[in-house]
Amino acid sequence: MRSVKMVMCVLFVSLSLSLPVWAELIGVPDPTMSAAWMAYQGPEPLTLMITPDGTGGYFSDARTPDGTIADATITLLLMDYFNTPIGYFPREDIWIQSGDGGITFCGIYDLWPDTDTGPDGRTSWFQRPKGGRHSEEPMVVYVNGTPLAGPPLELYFNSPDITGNGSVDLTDVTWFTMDYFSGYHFRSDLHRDGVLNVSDVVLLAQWMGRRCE
Ligand SMILES: [Ca+2]
Repeated sequence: MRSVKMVMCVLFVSLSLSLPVWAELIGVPDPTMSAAWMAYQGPEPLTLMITPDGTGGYFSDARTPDGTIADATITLLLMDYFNTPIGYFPREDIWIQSGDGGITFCGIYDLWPDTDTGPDGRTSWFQRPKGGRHSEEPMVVYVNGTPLAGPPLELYFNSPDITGNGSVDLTDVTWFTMDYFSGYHFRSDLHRDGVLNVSDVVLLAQWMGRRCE
């Protein structure tokens, strides 16, 4: 009987000590419970063309390597340690980043999702980002500076602002011309289909002079 009382006592003390620790985890994003995914669930990596003035593709206008349009809209489901959705979480504490750091966004807000999380803990990237350069590495979603534990998103980016100086200008034409006459480079495959041809020239010309605001 005495030993039962002792066990109860130890249990009570440890529970009282650990409750505040557990309580602190409520509503705190958990990188393992949370998940991000693209609408497109196929095996190919997608490419999205962005421009410095934000008139490139919506995330739904991405392309597979052979040029087929595919929906790269990213959804994030933000969960806490107890597997409960975290609603109204500020979007400025969530961002996407490419593995090679290859993209230059015009402003930090272009990495953020479109909105704070809704009451169901979800938010998404659909609107057109403003930026330049290119990335051929998967994207990772960060929350409070911590990457999500799940698989990264097979989404690449390129831009008519090939040099990433914030505007589409003659320096980009120089790089594009070099790629065009040397065979192929992903960064200049603006109309993503695996070849450099007149469709890519048309897109470069279309965005000539556009710049970050
Ligand atoms: Ca092309």
